[in-house]
Amino acid sequence: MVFRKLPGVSASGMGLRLSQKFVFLLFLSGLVTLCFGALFFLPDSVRLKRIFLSKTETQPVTVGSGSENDAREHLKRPKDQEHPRKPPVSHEATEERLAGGKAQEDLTLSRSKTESASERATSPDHGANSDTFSYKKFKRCLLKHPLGRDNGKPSDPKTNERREKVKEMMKFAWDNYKRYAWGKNELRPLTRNGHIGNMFGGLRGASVIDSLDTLYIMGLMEEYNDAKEWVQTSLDLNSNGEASLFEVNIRYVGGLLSAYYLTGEELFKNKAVELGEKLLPAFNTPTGIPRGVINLGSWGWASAGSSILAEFGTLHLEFVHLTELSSNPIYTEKVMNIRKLLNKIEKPHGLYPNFLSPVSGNWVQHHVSIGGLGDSFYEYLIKSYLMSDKTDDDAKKMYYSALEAIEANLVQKSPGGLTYMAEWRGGILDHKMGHLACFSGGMIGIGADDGAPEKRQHYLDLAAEITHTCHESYARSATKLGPEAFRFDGGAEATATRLSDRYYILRPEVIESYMYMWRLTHDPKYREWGWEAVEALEEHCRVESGFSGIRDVYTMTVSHDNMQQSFFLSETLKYLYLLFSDDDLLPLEDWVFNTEAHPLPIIRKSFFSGECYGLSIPFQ
Ligand code: DMJ
Repeated sequence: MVFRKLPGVSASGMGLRLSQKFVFLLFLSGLVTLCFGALFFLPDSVRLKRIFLSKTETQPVTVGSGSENDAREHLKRPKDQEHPRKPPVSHEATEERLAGGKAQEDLTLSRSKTESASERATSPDHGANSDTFSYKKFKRCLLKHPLGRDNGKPSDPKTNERREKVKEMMKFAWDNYKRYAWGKNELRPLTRNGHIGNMFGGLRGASVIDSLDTLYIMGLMEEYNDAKEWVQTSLDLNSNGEASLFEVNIRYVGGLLSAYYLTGEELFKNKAVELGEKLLPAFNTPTGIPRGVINLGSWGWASAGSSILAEFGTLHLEFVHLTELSSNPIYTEKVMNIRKLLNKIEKPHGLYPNFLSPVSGNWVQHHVSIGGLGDSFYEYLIKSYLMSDKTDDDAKKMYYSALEAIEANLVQKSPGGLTYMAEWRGGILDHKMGHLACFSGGMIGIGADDGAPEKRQHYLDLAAEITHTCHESYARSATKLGPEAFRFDGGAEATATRLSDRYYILRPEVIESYMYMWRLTHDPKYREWGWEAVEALEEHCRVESGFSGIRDVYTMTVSHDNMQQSFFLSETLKYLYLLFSDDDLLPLEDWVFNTEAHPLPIIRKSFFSGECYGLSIPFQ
């Protein structure tokens, strides 16, 4: 067909004049500008902005080597996603079975007050968008119920009695904190007042946040609800002081994350992410290695000098979960950047020294220790691997090669046959082991199974030997509590020789290793050792208004330090409670504990494919 050209009308299909076209185009471009601008006023504008704008416009800039690709690599779907491990089950069928079984229903509702609140807060299609974290989906991805069949109640009456005793200790510690130090960071049990300290940059309530999950798993629901209410009404994150990045992360971020995963209360998630954002400026250094101290108010770091391995190396678990919950990759990018640098840098004898310059990215001095300054860096390597559902191969490689170097250079046998971890100062051994280093029994234990096949038994034996040595440090004191550091020279064997090393501040590490070794071996001695610790705590650390550390474990006329540390509530009592519970209370198949004993869920491969089969499997 031939189109006839009419006067004044264009030959285009639209049949518009040039001036009309111009007006139309003007209108169209105005409309586009208007829509784009409207993005900024939508409720979820941050996410939309992230999609439409370049990354640098919405995220703090990381100075130093970029790690974006690494972070994506870590987060991307695993290869086997297209081939789920089990036959697909429809969403509806899974939901139905979950709701149908009586036993399952009991378990799901056993913490009904909080659970129903969370169900209300979580709309039915929350999580339909794959970019949004879905609590419901997360729950379906668990292999077992977090609280076990009967809240982990052991069938053996004696063990149950012991567990009840630990619960009573928690209630006593909590009640006194609430009565005398409510909202402060710690209780001073002798003077009956609160302690704020300077570790948390003006943040308050460390004992509240550290206690949330312990109260919850112990079924102390009234206390848990008081704690939750305090978070809702009084946890003010707009503080303006210098805080330890490490301490805020492990206690506050870790405590809030774990409270969220256990209860589904959006409040905890929102607070965790809000706080996480405030920590990001700490990474604005030339290398991306964060400094140890951050000013929460002025959005900048405060400390000069070196960064500490155990501090910048103990962020990974929490930061990966912050990315999970916020859908913001920046947290994972930050910690992957740290890992990238540590992987690249030359290591003396394969060891990681404790101090690193955040400016040059070089080691500052060659002091290596599995105790203070180094400890939880190693812990987070193996736990990063486990928490990634065993997909984070870099973490695995780094952990086992670090362990090999530790064994070759630091692990020693005393004349009396005790295995211990010495400290290393530029090639010279200091035959001292800190209480903090006693966590390593548990760490080596949980990593044993994924080591080279010919090494598995060896690792389990090493874990047992270290735990035995740490028990000896308790058994050889008058109070049956262990000193801050013990030595293996000058005739000493697992005892403190210096006055300044004789104190015990309610630390958890030895009990932590008992708990893991119990779970791994079911050797009853670990429960007996745990009970010895309970008796000693009751006899020497319990005072009229709480629990206190002691200044000298070698004397029966104890002098108290007047401090109930928040980690006593978060770690020491939680590990004791788990030690006397069945293994299905916070099962290790589903959870890893951060270094403050806050349980964080394993991020399943199936999470990415949207198909989870865990809780749909009925309990036997
Ligand atoms: C806790 O805050 C953590 O366990 C940390 O990793 C080391 N120190 C204390 C307990 O001793």
